[in-house]
Amino acid sequence: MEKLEFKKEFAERLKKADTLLFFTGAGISAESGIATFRGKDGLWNKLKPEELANFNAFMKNPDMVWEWYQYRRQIVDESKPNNGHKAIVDFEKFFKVYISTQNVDNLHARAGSTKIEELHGSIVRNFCIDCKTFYNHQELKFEKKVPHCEKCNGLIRPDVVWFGENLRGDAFPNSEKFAKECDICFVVGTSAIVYPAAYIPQTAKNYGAYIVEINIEPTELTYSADYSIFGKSGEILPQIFNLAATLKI
Ligand code: BJW
Ligand code: ZN
Repeated sequence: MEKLEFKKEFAERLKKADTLLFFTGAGISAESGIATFRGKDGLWNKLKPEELANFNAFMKNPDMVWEWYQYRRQIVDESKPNNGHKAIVDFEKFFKVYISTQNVDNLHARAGSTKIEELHGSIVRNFCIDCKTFYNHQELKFEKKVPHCEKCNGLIRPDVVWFGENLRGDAFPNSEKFAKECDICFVVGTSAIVYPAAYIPQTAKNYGAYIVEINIEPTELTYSADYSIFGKSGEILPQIFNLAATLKI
C-alpha cells in the first residue's frame, strides 16, 4: 500500500491526545481470515442469523447451532492476530489505550492488548444455560454435538450475545466510560448498525472525542465521523502508529 497523507487536523489531535479508544468490529479480523457478518462474503449472506444467532434457534436445534460455533472456533484457533491488532498494541507505548470490541474471536487479547471489553462475549468460553457454570473451548474442543453440564445436565452454549439478548456483565457500562474519557475514538471495521454497541462511538462524539473511521467502504457512521480513512485496517493502523511515533517523540 502507498504511504498515506493524513489530514493535518487529525495529526494535531493525535499529538495532543492522551487516551485512545478503538471500537472494533469483524472487519479488523478479516485480514486474519475470519469472515465478517454482512456484505458480499459475510456470514449472513449465506446463513440466516435468525436460525443461528438467537436463543430460540439454539433451543430448537442445539446440535446445529453448536456445530456452527465449533466450526468457527476451529477457524479462530487456526488464525493469528494481524498487523491491525498488533498496531493497537503498539499504541500503548505512547497513549492510554482502551478497546471496546464487538468481536468474539479473542484476537485483541492474543495480540497482547490489555484493556479490552468484549461487548458480544467470546467464543472461547461457554456456559451452562441452567447453572451458569463456565467451560472453556479447549475442554470441549472435540464435542461434535451439544454437550451437557457435568453438574446439572443443562445444555452448554457459547458465551456470545445473540440477537434479543442483553449485553452481559460490565462490558457496555465500561465501554461507555472509555467513550466518555477518550480523546480520539477509532471506529475500525464495523458496519456500526448493531445496537446497543453502536452507541459507543456516538457517546464518544457527544463527549468531545474526535471520531476516526477506518473501513474499506462508507458505513452508517461515515456522515458523523470527523475523518474517514478508506482501506484495510491491517494496512492503515500501522501507518497511523508510525505517524503517532513521529509526533510523540
Ligand atoms: C473492513 C475490512 C478490512 C471488511 N479493514 N474494514 C428488531 C428486532 C430485534 C432486535 C432488534 C431490532 N431492531 C434492533 C434490534 C436490536 C438488535 C440490533 O441492533 N439489530 C440490528 C441489526 C437491526 N440488537 C440486539 O439484539 C442486541 N441486544 C439488545 O438489543 O438487547 C435488548 C433487547 C432485549 C430483548 C429484545 C430486544 C432487544 C444484541 C446484539 C448481538 C449481536 N450479536 C452478533 C453475533 C455474535 C455472536 C456470533 O459471533 O455468532 O454480533 S450479530 C453480529 O453483528 C456480531 C457482531 O459483533 C455484530 C456487528 O457486526 P460488525 O462487527 O459490524 O460486522 P459487519 O460484518 O456488519 O461489518 C464488517 C465491516 O468491516 C464492514 O463495514 C466492512 O466494510 C468492514 N471491513 N474488511 C477494515 N480489511
Ligand atoms: Zn449446569
